Amino acid sequence: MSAPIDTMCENNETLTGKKRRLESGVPSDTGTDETFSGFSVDKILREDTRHKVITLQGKFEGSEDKAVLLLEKRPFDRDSVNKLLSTVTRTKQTLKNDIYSTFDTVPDPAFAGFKTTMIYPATEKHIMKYSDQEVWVVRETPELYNSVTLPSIEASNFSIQWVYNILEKKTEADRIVFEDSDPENGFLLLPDMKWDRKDLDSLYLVAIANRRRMKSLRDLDESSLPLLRNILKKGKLAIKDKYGIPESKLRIYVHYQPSYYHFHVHFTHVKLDPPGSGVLHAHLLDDIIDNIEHDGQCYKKKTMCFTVRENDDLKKHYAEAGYFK
Ligand code: M7G
Repeated sequence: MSAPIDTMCENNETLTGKKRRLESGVPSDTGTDETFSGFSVDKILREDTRHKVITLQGKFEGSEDKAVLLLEKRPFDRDSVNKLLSTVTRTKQTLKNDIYSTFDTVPDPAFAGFKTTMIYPATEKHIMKYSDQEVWVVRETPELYNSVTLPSIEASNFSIQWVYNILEKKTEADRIVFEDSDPENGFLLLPDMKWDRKDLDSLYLVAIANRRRMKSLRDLDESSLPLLRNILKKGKLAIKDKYGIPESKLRIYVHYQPSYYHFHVHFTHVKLDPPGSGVLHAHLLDDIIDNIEHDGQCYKKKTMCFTVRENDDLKKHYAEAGYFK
């Protein structure tokens, strides 16, 4: 397989089979012809047939470090479906019944590309994050937040270096869609790693707050309102300006619990159904603002439900605290 590597990993490394360290961050679009031919699969971590994603754990030849690869089939490109059909190289009819037929079709390699996301070197935490696991619901009171969740977050060493690289413009600077540099209420808006930046119906951007001391929803209070309103208003405007997508087509939300404890907001196209957009994970930014306007201490007092997975540190901390009986 020969595919350009268009993703970066969290600690400024990209690969050629053997590890190669870059001096000043990884360029966003490397445009290289590097291949994954030295990669051997050790384990299938997860397979999602609905979203057509398979997640693999493996190693590159000559390296002891583990790697995680996410292979994801791309949606069809509306503008080139005619060309796609005219370049089909092989067709096998698999069913014919009256007016109904099905075929196995093999397109020209130019249309057979898929997106690969690589995390290399990957830590055990990454491997866990991308593995299939048993899921549990936690009903977190403010007391449980203080006694179990917060200590667990503080003890976690899951790196958010990629966030600092973005804020310091060491990586992905060329992808920034909007920037408000105010240190308190400003943010950077850019395409999420999950988006291929092609299909507008799958639009996925992330707004990263400049403020560094806000971990999650639990840290929000009346003093956060200017930042939240700013992200909501300017984020929507920037997306309208750049992609022509109106606010009525956007789902704008915050994860609780997030994977990365630096405050950020997800902007996705309403047609997209990304992982983490369900009720046990996503909180609409509009609702968050409204709740804080009614009660500035709302997120300090609220009980909130979320899911944890079997091997999450948070699950272990809750189990140790006797939560799962
Ligand atoms: P989250 O709510 O902390 O957790 O969101 P989740 O990963 O469980 O959704 C973090 C968001 O940042 C996700 O949507 C990721 O896809 C995205 N993301 C993660 N990394 C490591 C990167 C990155 O390096 N660049 C960009 N642009 N997005 C990233």
